[in-house]
Amino acid sequence: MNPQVRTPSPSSPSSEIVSALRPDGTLDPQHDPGLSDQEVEFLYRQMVTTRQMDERLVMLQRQGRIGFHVGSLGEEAAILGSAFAMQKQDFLFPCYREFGAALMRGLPLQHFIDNMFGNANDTVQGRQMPNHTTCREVGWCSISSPVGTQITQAVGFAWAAKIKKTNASALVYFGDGATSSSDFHSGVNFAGVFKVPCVLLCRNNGWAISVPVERQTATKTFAEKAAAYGIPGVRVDGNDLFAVVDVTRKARERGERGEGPTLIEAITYRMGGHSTSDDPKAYRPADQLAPWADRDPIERVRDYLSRRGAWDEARESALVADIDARFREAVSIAERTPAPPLESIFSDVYETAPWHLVEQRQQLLSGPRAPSSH
Ligand SMILES: Cc1ncc(C[n+]2csc(CCOP(=O)(O)OP(=O)(O)O)c2C)c(N)n1
Ligand SMILES: [Mg+2]
Repeated sequence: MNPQVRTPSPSSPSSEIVSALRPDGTLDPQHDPGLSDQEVEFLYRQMVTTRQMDERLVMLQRQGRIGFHVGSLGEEAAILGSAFAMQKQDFLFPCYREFGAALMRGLPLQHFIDNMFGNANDTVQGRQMPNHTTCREVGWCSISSPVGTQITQAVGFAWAAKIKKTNASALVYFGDGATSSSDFHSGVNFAGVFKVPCVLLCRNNGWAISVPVERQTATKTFAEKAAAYGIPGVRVDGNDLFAVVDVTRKARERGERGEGPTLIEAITYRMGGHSTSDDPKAYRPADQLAPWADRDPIERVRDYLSRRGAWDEARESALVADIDARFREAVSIAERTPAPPLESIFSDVYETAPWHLVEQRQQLLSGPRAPSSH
């Protein structure tokens, strides 16, 4: 294992990695983003919501009620802290693990849950996998499953924003595995040459499905790849909410000043499987989890708020009960909503359907049909 690529253990901190939250609950003034207690509480609530939803969605998948889920267990600070640092007019280009950021930006819960069920109210009409929703109103680009493709899309958006002078930036999420894609090279190179306002956020969570980071790259870090493109690369403790907000804000501001993109390597750990279709016990050494559980991003923020007298058990229980009620309601509505109509497979492609599709549609609708199992 390459220890340089891994996050150092809490007992061997590296000065190369930006961190803000100290073990005694205070913040390093150099990287303190200056959040109010209300803002920290808001972010804490969003992180807990994300984790609760994650846990419940896995249960729904195990019960056979949804087909798939790809979660963010342990990566909540990296995902939500960076999204929080962006502005309303910005666009986010997710990988596939970042639904919590979409909810934080205002994606209605029902919209998300309808997508998880692929029902008639799903904006993508069940044509995409669960977790692959889209919402222009909250600046949430449609998720592209092919690894790395969102990088070139985000850079294109940022380039257009620069040309049009819209004052919008892009934030693109991708994993350590995506740094091996050709889109990473094309996108980051272009972003550097054209100095586009794009924050490139690499979630180094230790794994690309079953491929560990030391098999992903021969470089010591992911951030140092930035040097090849003439842009800054920053390593940040991805389990430190405050540090993530700080480095992302600075990266966004840099882009806004016309100085170009920044590559951020957020060092975190994928505490769950790759997705509900994966069993990490087959390849992950069991002793890897405990050191990361000690650095749980949510517990660190809860500890910070509690020390300041801004959080307690009663508020925690009320929050969890509220999430539970909202989730149950959304699932109940989604399950009562019918599947997209069969003929919808012919819509949204042609403004006027060509004759052969009209014929096929008629044949399909007049043929025998098995009862719906939805
Ligand atoms: C081009 C392409 N190749 C392979 C896959 C299958 N695949 C899906 S996710 C994934 C791993 C991605 O790992 P990483 O970029 O580290 O993101 P993470 O899942 O860890 O967040 C792979 C290989 C794919 N979706 N697209
Ligand atoms: Mg990864």
